[in-house]
Amino acid sequence: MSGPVRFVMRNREKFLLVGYAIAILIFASLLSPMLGQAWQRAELTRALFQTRLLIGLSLEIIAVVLVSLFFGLLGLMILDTKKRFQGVLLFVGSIVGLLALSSMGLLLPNIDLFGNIQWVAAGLVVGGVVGGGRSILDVNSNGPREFRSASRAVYFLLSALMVVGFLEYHLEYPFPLEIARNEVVMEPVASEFAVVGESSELLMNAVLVGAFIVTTKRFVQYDAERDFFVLGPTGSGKSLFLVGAYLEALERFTQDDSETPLNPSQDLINLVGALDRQGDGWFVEATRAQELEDLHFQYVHGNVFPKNVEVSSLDYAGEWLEDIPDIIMGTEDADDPPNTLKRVADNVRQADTLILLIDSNRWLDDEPLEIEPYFDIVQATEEKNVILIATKADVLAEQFRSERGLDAQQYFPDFKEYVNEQLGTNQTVQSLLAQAGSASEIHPVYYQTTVDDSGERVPMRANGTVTTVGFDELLDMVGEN
Ligand SMILES: Nc1nc2c(ncn2[C@@H]2O[C@H](COP(=O)(O)OP(=O)(O)OP(=O)(O)O)[C@@H](O)[C@H]2O)c(=O)[nH]1
Ligand SMILES: [Mg+2]
Repeated sequence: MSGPVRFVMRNREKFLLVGYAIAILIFASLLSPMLGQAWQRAELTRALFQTRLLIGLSLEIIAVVLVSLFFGLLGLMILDTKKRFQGVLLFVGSIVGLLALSSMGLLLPNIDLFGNIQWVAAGLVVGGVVGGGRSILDVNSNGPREFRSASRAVYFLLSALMVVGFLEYHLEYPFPLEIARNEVVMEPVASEFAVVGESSELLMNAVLVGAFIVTTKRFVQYDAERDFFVLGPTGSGKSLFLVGAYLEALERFTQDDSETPLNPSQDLINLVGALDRQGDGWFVEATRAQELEDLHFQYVHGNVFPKNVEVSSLDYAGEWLEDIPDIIMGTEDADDPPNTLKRVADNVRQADTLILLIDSNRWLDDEPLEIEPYFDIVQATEEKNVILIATKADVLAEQFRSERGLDAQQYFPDFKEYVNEQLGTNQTVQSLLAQAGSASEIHPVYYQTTVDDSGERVPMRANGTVTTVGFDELLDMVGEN
């Protein structure tokens, strides 16, 4: 990756924030005039508002309640740590929109907020109840402060406003009712169905409304669910890879004072417990052939626009790898493949991201990588993201240090480049890179290791905890995916 690209990637969220801010200002200043005129033309919507006359409510009160309801919901969004920036952006946009409408003599100039303070309060209370529910009273709860319904309601209100505004602005239609005080009058129909406005204006407004809805939809999204599947031959480090990803998420959790729990699965905790020892060794045994472990957890990715990312995968014994393609493609010879294998294949099909492991140790020892089944699997399951991972890269890190005199952890981007060069010399790996797409790179991860008295590579432990490298970048990659 070149310098500027890396700079953008590292500051991705800040760029995104500036981009969103500009977009919201554009939406507010271009769409508000449309809304204003739509209101002046509106027949159906106006009639809906006129029904108030039947119960004798003034338009001013309705406007006061709706405006305070909306700002009450926005306020909740701003209180929600995950939606703070989005809330502020929408708040600024709404103010710009209100000012634009005021300059057309609409809304604010006609309402007296202070004179109707009881209705302002009513709107805010309704907003609080709709958006916060019971959790708003629960100040001391230690769960994450998420006001999901507030964000959803803001999204719903704004989208509805824009769509209705767009239709009222551009459509002319016969409307026979006139609602007056205490009565509904039939009117002779004056107009026919027609589209109002130039086609260029129509197109531009349609694009703006569409883009606005997509943007606000992204604003109110909390979760990015990722269904992974980690593929690798026997002993390639599948189980430890998933444990490493979880340990990294756990470290972030403790560092960031995050409130969102990781919710690890029981199987994952069992694996973590196995690794968590004082003595030398891995203590994580080879996954047994009949065993399937459901490993999942979630973490929060991003500071400006945080999102919950749910990582889930199934851990299985590496022996199955070579049988997976046959099952997926339906070319299995055996009449009745084992259940475990069927479930593995099902999960590969369901996953949206395949994580393919390449064992650095095997490469260094010139042993067969046994990654040939990846080709069939990637081909049989089109339209999946593919992430290539070099596991056990500590052996390459050592080589990197002796060749370049650099520490792999400190110079991680250079190390990653080095790993790609080294592994790329293998023909099969090269073909795999080509298969996975032009932009694909191999991402190295490893546990810091030392060689013990009997010549075995064992994880380094400081007070019982292992140190991992590359998983931090991995979580970022996965979160942005
Ligand atoms: N040097 C080094 N060795 C590792 C690393 N990760 C895993 N290993 C070694 O690889 C072995 C297998 O790791 P596992 O995670 O159990 O591999 P697996 O793919 O789940 O294996 P199966 O369950 O048998 O398919 C471990 O016992 C370690 O000896 C690493 O980061 N560095
Ligand atoms: Mg395993």
